[in-house]
This record gives sequence, C-alpha cells and structure tokens, in this order.
Amino acid sequence: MVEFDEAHRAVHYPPDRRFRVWIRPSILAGVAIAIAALVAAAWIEVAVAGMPLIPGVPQAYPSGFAAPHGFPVWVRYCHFFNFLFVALLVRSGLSILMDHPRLYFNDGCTPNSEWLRVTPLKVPSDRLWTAKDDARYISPLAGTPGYRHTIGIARAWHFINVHGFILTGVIFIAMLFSTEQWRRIVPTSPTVLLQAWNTFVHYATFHLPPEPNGFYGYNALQQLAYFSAVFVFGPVAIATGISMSPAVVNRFPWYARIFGGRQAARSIHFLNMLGFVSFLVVHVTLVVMTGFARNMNHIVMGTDDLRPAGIFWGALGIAVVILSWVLAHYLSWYHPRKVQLALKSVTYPMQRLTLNRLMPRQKYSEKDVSAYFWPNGKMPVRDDWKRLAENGFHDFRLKVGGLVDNPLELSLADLERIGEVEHITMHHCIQGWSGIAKWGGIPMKTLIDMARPKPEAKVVAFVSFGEALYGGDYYDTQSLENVQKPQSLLASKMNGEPLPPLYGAPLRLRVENQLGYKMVKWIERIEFVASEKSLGKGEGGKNEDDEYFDLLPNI
Ligand SMILES: Nc1nc2c(c(=O)[nH]1)N[C@H]1C(S)=C(S)[C@@H](COP(=O)(O)O)O[C@H]1N2
Ligand SMILES: [Mo]
Repeated sequence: MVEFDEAHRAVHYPPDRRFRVWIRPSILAGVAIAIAALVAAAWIEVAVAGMPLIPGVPQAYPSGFAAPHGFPVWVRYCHFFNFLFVALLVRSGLSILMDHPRLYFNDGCTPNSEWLRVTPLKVPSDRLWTAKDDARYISPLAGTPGYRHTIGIARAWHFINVHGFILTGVIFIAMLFSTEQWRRIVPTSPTVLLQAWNTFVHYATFHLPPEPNGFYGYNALQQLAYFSAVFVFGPVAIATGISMSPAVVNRFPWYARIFGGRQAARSIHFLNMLGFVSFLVVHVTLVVMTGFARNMNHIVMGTDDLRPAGIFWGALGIAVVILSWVLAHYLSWYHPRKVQLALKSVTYPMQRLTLNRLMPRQKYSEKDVSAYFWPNGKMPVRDDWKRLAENGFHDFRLKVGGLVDNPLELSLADLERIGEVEHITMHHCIQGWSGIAKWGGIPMKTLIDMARPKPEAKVVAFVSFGEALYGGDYYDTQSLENVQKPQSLLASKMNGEPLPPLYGAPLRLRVENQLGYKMVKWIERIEFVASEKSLGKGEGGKNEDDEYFDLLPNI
C-alpha cells in the first residue's frame, strides 16, 4: 500500500490542486473559426440551394442493402473490449499528461512556448523550478491512478492496456477483411465525401437526416466516422505513442520528424485522444437519439429488434468498465508493487526482444541544441558534495568498485586524459518533456574495460550525492550489457562547458536508449553487482523502488 505519510501527502495531495486549462489563443481562435466556417457554409447552402436530399437507402453502399449486414459476435466483443481498454488508456494517459502538464511543438519544451497548459502556473524565472515541481494533481475520478506524480503506476496501466488494445484491433481488422464486413465501414467511392457533407448539412442546421437502419448500413458521415475510429484514431495513437520511445527515436531520429518532432508527436497523441473522445460523445448521443433500444440490440445482442435485452446487457457492460476503473484505482493504491511487477512481466521480455536491441545513433547538430533544458531532481545537500563543488571538484575522486578485478579511483583530470567524446542527443524524461544537449565524457565501455568486471558482475549501479524524492541516496542501475551501448557516457561536460551543478556535477550518466531517470546525476561512485536485487528495495533504482517506475524504460 502507498503509505500516505507526510512526504507522500506533499507529493500526491498538495495544497494547490487547482485544475486550469489554458490554450494558446491563436490556436483556440483557429479551431473556432474552422468549425464556425463549416457550420456557416452549411447554413448558406441550405439558404441558397435548400436542404440536400438524402435517399432512404444509404448512398454509401453502391449495392444498397445487399451489402453485408448485421453485427457478428466478433464485432460485438471487439466493440466491448475496445471500450474497456481505451477507457483505461485515456484515464491513465490523463495521469501521465498531468506529470508534465504542458504540450509543445518544439523539442526543447521551452517554458511559455507551450500551446496547451493544464496548470494555472507559468514557469517561474526567479527560482529553481524542476519538472517534478511542475507536476499537477488530477482527481482520481478522471485519472488512473489520479492524484499528483503517480506516473509510474499510470504508465503500468497505460502499457498493460495497450497490449489489449492492439490485440483487439488486430483481431478486429483481421476479421473485418476475412469477412465482407469491411464493406460496411470502408468508403469505396469518392462520392461518399459529398454524401457525408450532405449529412453534415442536416446535423449542422439542426435536422436529423433520414436514418438508415444501422443493422443494414450507415449514412455516409457515419461510415466515415467509423472508418476513422478504426483506421485513423487507433493507428495514429499507436504511431505517435511509439515516437515517444527513447529507444526508437534515438535509433531512428527521422521517425519523430514524421510528426514534426518528438513533442509534436506527443501533442498529436493528445489531440488524437481528444478527437476520439469527441467522436465517442457524438456516437453515444446519436445511438441514444436514433432508436436507443434497437441500436443497443444491434451492438450488444446482434439482433435487430426492440426487446430490452440490449439495453440491459449493455448497461451491465458499462458497469463492468466502470468497475475496471474502481479495481485499477484500488490496485494502484493498495498493491502498487503488484501492478509494477505485472507490467514488468509483460514488457520486460517484450522489450528485450524488440526495443532494447536498438542501438542509439543520433546525429543532431549544434543548432538543434535546446535553449532551455528542464532540470529535475533535488540538488545535493551533503556537505562533502558542497565542499567538492566549492573548488570545482578538484578533490573529487570517482570510486569504481564492487565485482571488478581493477577497482578505480579517478579524478576529473584522469577521466579527461582517458579520452572524452561528445554527442548531441535528445533526452526523454518519463514525465513527457525532452531536450537536446551536447554531452561530453568518457564512454562507459572504456571505463568498464578499465575496471575489468568479474564474470558474475551483471549490473552496474550508480550512486548519487543527491537525495531521492522520498529521502535516501538516489541511485539507479544499468545492465552491464546496456550501459556499454553506443553513446553511453559518463558525462562531465554539457554543451561544451563543465557540467553545471544543477545538471549533475561532477559526473552524470547518459544512456540514450532509456528514459531520463536512469541517468543518475551527481555521481559519487559506481558499483558492479551480480543483481539489482541486492540494492535498495531490489527493483533496480530509487525511482523503481519508491515510485514504481520500470526497470527497463525503452519507452
Ligand atoms: N541524483 C539524481 N539524478 C537524477 C535525478 C534525481 O532526482 N537525482 N532525476 C533524474 C531524472 S527524472 C531526469 S529526467 C534527469 C534530468 O536531468 P536534467 O536535470 O539534466 O534535465 O536526471 C535524472 N537523474
Ligand atoms: Mo525524469
């Protein structure tokens, strides 16, 4: 159970729980004008040319009602499971969003350049403001698990459910095309667009178009909407979701550029969700307005009649979905470790097979370097670190020990002599922000070769001078295999300068195929161990121990 002691309360349930949404006025105005223009065009058309005619048999189907009809059992089950998984994806997604409640179209996430803010606060410029400070509270009625800074568990729900969501989608699309059912939702003639416009003109001028019986066919606008739900919203969510993976984007930087950059992809991921939820609202409204009992029998029972069974079993289905939210809430707060381990059992083997094999290969140029780089973590307060900082870390000695044949003690000058390299890379924080910087230091592979790990050493632990969120030394681990991948650095320079205190002086880790919390700042010592189980609470790092983050965050 998450203990709600004072420290947790301060993080999860802060006094400032205001919910505010701010949208860049130019964007708001643009969207409002676009919608108003469409509606105005509809009214003008009706005034000038009269209401467009829509025949009783849907024009969307060239062969009329002879096309495939009805709702086979797989359609009905996929419809239910899709609802179940998407609802949990949206709810956990909202909790994830609130951990960095700003959306941008630039990869540096420059404060005040966001187009959407779900926080009343602007980034203060007169004091240190970390990304953790910036996280916002969301009611558990809306988010899973809700409250503030619960992103570890929120991600567990997001990624557990995404497996179900994708599986449902694959089964649905496979069945769609192995039967004739695809003809119901895939437009096959460009005239569908014109017909959809005619239908829109009806709605926009507050008329209900003649309603075909959905058991046999949809009107053209409905066909386009269902087509989008399956073939646009789903794939866009998956494609933009993948573009937020550090393992993918740092191996294939072009992939994020397809969407206009990593933050644009994050924005599109959110807008796509909004689009889907808007569809859902209209969909449900029309299902209720155009013959509720009959429509419910279609999708729940697979029959075309007016009996109450569809409404009854449909309500039960909705109750099951709401129950899943209650259950997710309960598990999140009473058994968070189990939720974390459930995700790990699904994703750890999966990522080892896929994302974790990608080798970072980024080539950003100096002009890509972000003007601003969000800081995170608590600055060290220890006296030994402060004394070292006072004279520029001249007296600092990095201790490399544990299961090695050649323990090391190295000063910053020693490290520089070993030979430094530089990379310009993109940092991905679990919270959602990113930033591009040039990092200089020695490759971890070089250091490891020098230390000569014993055969039983499998894991490298990095211990910080700094405290973790809930107290205790911050530490994190890397598998010996991963930390030797290309572009992994023990960094002592940032953007050509000695590492500034805020960004991790004297040394910090860079492992480019993972999320930011794996990159320990203010490193005091490095220890080789047989397993992460022997350290802390055994989950592989302070965030993994206390915040239920993943051991292997390739996404
Ligand atoms: N010692 C220590 N290292 C840390 C953290 C921390 O809290 N303490 N935060 C991590 C997280 S969550 C991120 S995103 C990066 C942030 O690095 P930056 O401050 O250079 O942006 O540092 C990581 N390293
Ligand atoms: Mo982070």
